[in-house]
Amino acid sequence: MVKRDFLAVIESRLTGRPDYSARGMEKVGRIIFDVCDIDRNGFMDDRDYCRFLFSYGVPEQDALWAVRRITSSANPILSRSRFIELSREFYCSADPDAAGNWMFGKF
Ligand SMILES: [Ca+2]
Repeated sequence: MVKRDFLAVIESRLTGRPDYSARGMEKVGRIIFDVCDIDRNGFMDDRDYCRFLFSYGVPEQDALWAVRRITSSANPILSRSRFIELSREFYCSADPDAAGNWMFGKF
């Protein structure tokens, strides 16, 4: 399944309304971020991010690759708002160059 097919399934399951999908993804992104931000400092560091992707079955090495791809390698942390923005890009953007396309690694 390629991303286009994945997005079509997600879209059809979320009533087929793009605005609903974006809002739904934002809610999901907030929940996931809050679960993974164990120390509640408002940021997801590389350990938090590995924990997030581990829940999707992504190996640590691939998760570290992903977090460095979507952040500055010198500062591999994500704010809550940036995480939500990346989630929105991954699930809802048609831009093939959007950084969010890499949030799950080489998926
Ligand atoms: Ca944290």
